[in-house]
Amino acid sequence: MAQMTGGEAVVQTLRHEGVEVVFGMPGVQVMSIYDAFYGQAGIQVMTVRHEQTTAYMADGYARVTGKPGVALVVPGPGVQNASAALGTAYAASSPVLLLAGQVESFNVGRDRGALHEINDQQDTIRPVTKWCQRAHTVPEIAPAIQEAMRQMRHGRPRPTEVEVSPDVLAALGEVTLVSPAAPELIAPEWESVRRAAELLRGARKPLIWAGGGVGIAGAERELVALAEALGAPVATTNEAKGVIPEDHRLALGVGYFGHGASSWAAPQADVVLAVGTRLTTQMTGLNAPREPQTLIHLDIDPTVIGKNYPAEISLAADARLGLQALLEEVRQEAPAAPWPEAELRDMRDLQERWLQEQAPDQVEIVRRLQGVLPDETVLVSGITNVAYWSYFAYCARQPRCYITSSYFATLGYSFPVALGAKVGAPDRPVVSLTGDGGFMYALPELATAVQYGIGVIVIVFVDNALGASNNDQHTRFAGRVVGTQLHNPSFAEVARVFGARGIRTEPERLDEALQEALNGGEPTVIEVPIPTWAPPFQITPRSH
Ligand SMILES: Cc1ncc(C[n+]2csc(CCOP(=O)(O)OP(=O)(O)O)c2C)c(N)n1
Ligand SMILES: [Mg+2]
Repeated sequence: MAQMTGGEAVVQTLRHEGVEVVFGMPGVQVMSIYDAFYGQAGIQVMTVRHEQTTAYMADGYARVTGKPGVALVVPGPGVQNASAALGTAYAASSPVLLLAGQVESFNVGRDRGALHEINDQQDTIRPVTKWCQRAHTVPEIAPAIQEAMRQMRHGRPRPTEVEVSPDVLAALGEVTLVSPAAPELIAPEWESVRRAAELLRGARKPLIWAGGGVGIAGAERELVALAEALGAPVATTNEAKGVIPEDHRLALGVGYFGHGASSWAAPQADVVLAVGTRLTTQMTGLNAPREPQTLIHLDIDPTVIGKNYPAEISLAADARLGLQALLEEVRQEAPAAPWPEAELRDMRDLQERWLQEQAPDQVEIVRRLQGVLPDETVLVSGITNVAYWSYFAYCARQPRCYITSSYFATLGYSFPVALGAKVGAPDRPVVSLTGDGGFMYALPELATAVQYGIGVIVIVFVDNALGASNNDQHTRFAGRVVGTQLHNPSFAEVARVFGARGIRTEPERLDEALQEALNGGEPTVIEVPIPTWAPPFQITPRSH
């Protein structure tokens, strides 16, 4: 037990929990926290230019390290500015702690027009947090932060929030820190494992759908071992890219809006094992589980199981323990028949032909990137045309190397998330793919990149349009273009004005530009002019 201010209690608790960096924006209600950062070397404070970036950077940091990321903001507008980023982390099951200010204790809930006041602040972010709490006294601060951390390390990781009023942050009180609890991993129920293994072993054509939960649980090795034991192909969501090396003989790549090699395989499967995925709308059409297929659903979050498709067997467990148990049980006897590998090869060839037909230019760009990027590169796939096509065309061979905004599809997330990813993985190349529309959301953070020497590479595809919406107008609305054209500055010049490296290149020389950026190691913007192309979700899936 020790006497300290509320602000010191926040910082001491963060240090105790192993936090190394906080992404923040100061303001009067949180200045006691800032003051407690003064003169201590344990935690670096990085100041950004808009609160959206606090939570985006925390998210990027969390995705590459697997450790919670921490954002610090003022109440009201600070919290509101951060909330789309929290929503993105919520969609992607990423652990982000939002430390938020509040109005003075005596003003909370009074609607008196106190500075930065918002009524029912926590209600505004409850839909994008797993857990949130206000610490009313100094002794409540450490338990609140420690519980937030526990919530993010146990079960499904999702954002949390802790808020403290400025009078509490300035007050003195007794603070007790307890040892962080080791994560309790939830094991699957044995009888269900036995039945699931029996179904998988007896299947004529078993198929595995792997989602982001596999990577979060660190269950890649178990996934590949189970697939190999069964001879079952593995399709993934885009969040799960890399949980099986995508050049593995059993990897089908990403299934997305009815497209992908999986769309040929999935309809033929008789038993489907879904693991760490909600089976959301990207599983529509040919990829979706269907009668009379048997669905076995393994997920740490029991509310996900059977939500979108009825599951014959539910396994509410940690993905690694669940897959391990299934593997042990499957190995008891030889499986009935592996999926003929020649068929899987044909499906991948069909996908390649489809890609060359539908998006040859985008595929060429992605392959140029692939040619110069080492496997450990973190690619942050933005809401932009080339990034959608990279779901299929980019070959991810390692986990935690490909970041998406999941079903939130948050325009503007890619660059600030990449900044946080680079802070978490300074020795790996981090590349953000973004459109000209999306980059503008957080463009001023080029100053943050330069200030802290965060050597991210941003590839901006410039079609002078909100391309996906513009293409929608051409295909669905008879070319009635309204509100989808953009006027842009030269992004390469803008980068230079900020003190970053700026390169403009035609798509044909993108690999050279990228190599130059990799060699330089500084924050770099590569501007690539392109036409507007059709995204995969605006192309009708082929019926087979
Ligand atoms: C926060 C948010 N606002 C709006 C959208 C809708 N939206 C999806 S793609 C898109 C256009 C993006 O334009 P750009 O970044 O230039 O990429 P492009 O489609 O041109 O490749 C828009 C407006 C979104 N996904 N997220
Ligand atoms: Mg665009």
